Amino acid sequence: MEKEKYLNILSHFSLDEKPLDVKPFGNGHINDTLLVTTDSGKPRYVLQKINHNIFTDVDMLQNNIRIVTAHIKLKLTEAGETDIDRKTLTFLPAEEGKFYWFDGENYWRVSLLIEDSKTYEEVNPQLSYEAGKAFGRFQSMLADIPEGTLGETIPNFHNMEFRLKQFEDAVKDNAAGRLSKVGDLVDEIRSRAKAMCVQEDLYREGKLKKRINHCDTKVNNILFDKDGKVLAVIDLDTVMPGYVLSDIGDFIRTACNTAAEDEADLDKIKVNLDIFKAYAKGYVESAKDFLTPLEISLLPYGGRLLTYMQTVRFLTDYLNGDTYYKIHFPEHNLQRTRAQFRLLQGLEEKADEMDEIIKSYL
Ligand code: GN1
Ligand code: MG
Repeated sequence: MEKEKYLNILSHFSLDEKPLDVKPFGNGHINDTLLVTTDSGKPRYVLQKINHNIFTDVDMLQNNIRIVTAHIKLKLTEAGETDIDRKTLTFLPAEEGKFYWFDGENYWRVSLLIEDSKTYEEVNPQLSYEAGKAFGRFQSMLADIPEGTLGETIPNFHNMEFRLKQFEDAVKDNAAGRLSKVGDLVDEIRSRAKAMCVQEDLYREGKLKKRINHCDTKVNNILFDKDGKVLAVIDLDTVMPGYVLSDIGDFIRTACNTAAEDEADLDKIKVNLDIFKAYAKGYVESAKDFLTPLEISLLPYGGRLLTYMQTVRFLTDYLNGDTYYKIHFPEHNLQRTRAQFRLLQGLEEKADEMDEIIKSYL
């Protein structure tokens, strides 16, 4: 029985309470997540099966997370904060001093459930401002981790040149025989390719440096308390060094969209500039101690970039025959691609307005 299987997995972790029940939890595209209720009568732990086809170096993954969470706890302590265990994730030890357990086939990890917290799939300007401050602060707290300390848990994760190379390979292979259905999208992607690799160019010219980013700054990766105050930034798998625009970009991509990431009715997809304005304000406030003026001027571009990147990634997966993202129906990745592309067009239309907003914060 499934439950027995999970309880057996949990027996390899050192837990203070006895696990009794396990239920599916959350809606990530990558890992399988379960909520564990204990003999206290309450849900206490989060059990995850790590998708090791995607995170191939689980040791590096959990090591990064341990460094990051310890560093954040230290910074919060130094800042005199209380209730620190609810303000970042805590992973629990398994056997052999590791923070994961391998059952011979799969890798598992357990973290403490942060109680009385909630996530939002949609935000209002106030929550968006709080989220901007939280992600900016998150990056700022990690800014002094020495270069080379954290590994790239997914190499080249947000490297646009690399994503375009994967895309062109997928077009060439046409593995699922779907290319003829998406000619229009292939052209749209190619026509923007050069303009979307600005960060890689600036890095080569020595004008941008790599920074530690969260790389999945979706609204639902922030836990809020019941009063709408940020508790913790979660989903730390992709915290790694990379190009700095990731963390404003993915928030714009997910939160400024008035519709779902995979909305079928494209006319519902609009850009909510109030959300951008609020996020950018919070983000610039807490990240300005490490951001350069060049980086700040690129922030609106970051929204277009990450939306473009997601369009490319969904389409690549569609062409490859849905090997990366979990899909819920056969053409899901195509629907996702079309929705992301429509959002990109919306962001392109608002580019000047977004630049003006950022200028007003400089
Ligand atoms: C994946 O599983 P989830 O929703 O946290 C993906 C992100 C994408 C996102 C698209 C490791 O994140 O990069 O932006 O789906 N994570 C990975 O919704 O590829
Ligand atoms: Mg994620």
